[in-house]
Amino acid sequence: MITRNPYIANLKAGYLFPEIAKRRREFAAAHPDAKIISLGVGNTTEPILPHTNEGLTEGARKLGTIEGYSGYQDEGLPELREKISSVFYGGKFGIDEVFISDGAKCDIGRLQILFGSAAKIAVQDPSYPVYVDGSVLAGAAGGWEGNAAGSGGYKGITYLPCTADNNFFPNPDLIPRGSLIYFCSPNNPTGAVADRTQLTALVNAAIEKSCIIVFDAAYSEFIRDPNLPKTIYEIDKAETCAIEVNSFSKPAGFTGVRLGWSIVPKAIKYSTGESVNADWSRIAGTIFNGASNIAQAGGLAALDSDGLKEVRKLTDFYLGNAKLIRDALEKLGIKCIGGDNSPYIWAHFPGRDSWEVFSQILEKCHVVTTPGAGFGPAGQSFVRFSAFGHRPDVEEACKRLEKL
Ligand code: PL4
Repeated sequence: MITRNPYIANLKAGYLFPEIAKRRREFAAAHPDAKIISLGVGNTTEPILPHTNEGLTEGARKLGTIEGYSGYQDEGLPELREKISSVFYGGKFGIDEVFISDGAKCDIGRLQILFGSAAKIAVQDPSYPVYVDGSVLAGAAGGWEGNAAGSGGYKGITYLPCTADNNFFPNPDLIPRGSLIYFCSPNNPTGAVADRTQLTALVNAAIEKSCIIVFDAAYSEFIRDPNLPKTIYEIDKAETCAIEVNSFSKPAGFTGVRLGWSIVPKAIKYSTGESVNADWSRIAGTIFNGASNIAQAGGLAALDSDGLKEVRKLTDFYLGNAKLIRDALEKLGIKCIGGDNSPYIWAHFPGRDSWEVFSQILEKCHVVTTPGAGFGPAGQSFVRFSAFGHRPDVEEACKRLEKL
């Protein structure tokens, strides 16, 4: 019999979000009358807006015509790649530096294959669990060294604590030389957004220490403060050390449609001088067959002038939810960050175990959240509230939080 992949065996527990779903199911089974509201997983709830939806519909319709039919598109529709470069990066990148994907998470997984088991990993702590779990699966980390409650970490991973004491921005001095740094801004789960000075310090540290940054900008369209950078490439020389992953999931409601992109600049080189872009193209060409052409037609519609108005409207809606949640929590004296330029609110319950707070909120309020420890050791005693939900549900959840 074939032996089990030892890297899978290194994972300490199941993936966070199915675990939350399991606990919700168990609670629902034990309390069949409870009307549970989810502010847990960051999953969009509102319909795709008409202009973008028309792009998707038209994309599907064209496939039924001889002149409109298309098959494999590998690295993506050239017009979409060009549009992404012009809308988000002022045309700074050529289309051979813009890779269309089926979502940011999927590209993060492929990036983990690109950098492989030899990569030295540094992550913000707390962070989106895919960075750590995926690195363990790729063999770039060893086994769990800590307790089941979430204290400790995986062998070989450098956790960069992001706490109230450092304004949720890690100390660049802690980044090991030659590492692959996962950095997310606006951050999941803390909702913190790195400012220009902070990102400059990150980029300078990466260049000085020969690191590559994987910058996850999946929530960039939630930024409202004009002084906050929406992309790492607003920082001088970032194109020499940073790959950016991004997504249509949250801004256009495409969580189920599946569309994203990655920027892999040609200026990024390995220490041995080879091109990272060329290797990425090789990986993508080998294990990925491109995003759906219907999704790409929708993506093109989302990026024209009417589509961008819809992106603004949809993100404004979720930010409205975020404000309601943060206000409700702060009224109860709970310290929070996030929710102003991001769809996540990071609420602090000092001295408490985050899974215990999660259970308390579920039991008393019938509201699902996400326990901070699920995002890393520094998430202990925090709980994440997601702003993705129908407005009446969010309003009802806010009322119920008064029972805390
Ligand atoms: C649950 C920082 C959510 N099953 O949709 P994608 O693949 O373009 O983007 C996924 C993604 C990428 N980067 C960041 C993210 O926060 C997410 C989505 N995260 C959450 O609640 O944290 C959904 C999680 C989903 C998953 O595992 O991604």
